[in-house]
Amino acid sequence: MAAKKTTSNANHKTKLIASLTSPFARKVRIVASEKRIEYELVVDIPWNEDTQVPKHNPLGKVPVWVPEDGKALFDSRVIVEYLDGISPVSHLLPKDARARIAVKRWEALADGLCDAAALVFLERKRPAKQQDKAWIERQMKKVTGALEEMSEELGQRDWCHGEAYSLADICVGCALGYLDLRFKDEIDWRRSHPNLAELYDRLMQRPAFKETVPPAA
Ligand SMILES: N[C@@H](CCC(=O)N[C@@H](CS)C(=O)NCC(=O)O)C(=O)O
Repeated sequence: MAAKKTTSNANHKTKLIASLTSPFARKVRIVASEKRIEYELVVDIPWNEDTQVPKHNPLGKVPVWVPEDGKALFDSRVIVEYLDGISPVSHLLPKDARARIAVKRWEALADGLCDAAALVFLERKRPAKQQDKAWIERQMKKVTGALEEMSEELGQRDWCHGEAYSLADICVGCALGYLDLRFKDEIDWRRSHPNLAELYDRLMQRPAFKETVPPAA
């Protein structure tokens, strides 16, 4: 399927190239929504033969942010930092250097979970005989380890960093949502980590989260 243009912002000059199931793309969509930044969503699955993604990102990955008047931006970490800087609406990354790094550590943890989970998902798509069980196990350890770290760090607080909603919560929420999409019957993170379940429920009250739940594949 060729890239498909969607959303009410069709024909907006700034574009976000994304798939609807990518947790990294969901992160960018949520940040843009919280920051009230308009763009046109161009849905493109980077695994499809006719994907246009490599024309914008030599790494062939989504999300890619294509500003009206500048170079295409990737990856999601660069894009969200850029978006947070260009609009004064609801700051999602602290200005203070130490606090900023603490939030970015959360981002690295949540993104790392998604990287490992996606590798397992892809490995399992290969013919059964070609699948590497040890590789899958190695990646699954990263997923469970990241969940444990997130849960421990969050403790009984409402938000991942400090007293307020930030990019840290967005990244964790996207990682948890991705586990729901790809590992629903296998990883019961709500039961093993009830504080993450409470956080996710809190996040899902926000329109930006509700509107970007990945469609069941
Ligand atoms: N670190 C990147 C990860 C992006 C990523 O892995 N995207 C996946 C979709 S979830 C992709 O486009 N994969 C295609 C490929 O690896 O060729 C980011 O944060 O944007």
